[in-house]
Amino acid sequence: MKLIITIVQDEDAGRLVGELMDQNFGVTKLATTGGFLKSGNTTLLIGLSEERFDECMGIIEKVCKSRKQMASAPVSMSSVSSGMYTSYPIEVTVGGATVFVLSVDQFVKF
Ligand code: 2BA
Repeated sequence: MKLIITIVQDEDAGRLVGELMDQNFGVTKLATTGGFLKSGNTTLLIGLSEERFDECMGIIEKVCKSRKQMASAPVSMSSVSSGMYTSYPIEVTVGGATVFVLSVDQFVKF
């Protein structure tokens, strides 16, 4: 058995959960926050048999789109350490999906 942990953009989360549920995958949806952008994203936990792994990864890849987003990068205002910082906008490409795959030792429901 495998556990897929996937971090996706909120914009894709509803459709992804819908498609996974339509195909009878078990899904848990968590509201999470990205450390870099400090904005909301969605983390899904999907426990599944190894035989269905490729099918699930295909759905994630199909649904989750990468998007460009603006972020603020901090920069020091002087070369001497003055403790003064400002920020300038940078463009980052977010997603489609960040996927971690774990092998599950045991799966029990009480
Ligand atoms: P965030 O941490 O908010 O990152 C959003 C996007 O900002 C990232 O997209 C990446 O393009 C950019 N980014 C992140 N750290 C950066 C840095 N130090 N300098 C410049 N740009 C940076 P993704 O790579 O697609 O990641 C989307 C979200 O997936 C992340 O949101 C985070 O919540 C999660 N994530 C990505 N890699 C991870 C990892 N190794 N471990 C845990 N979570 C991860």
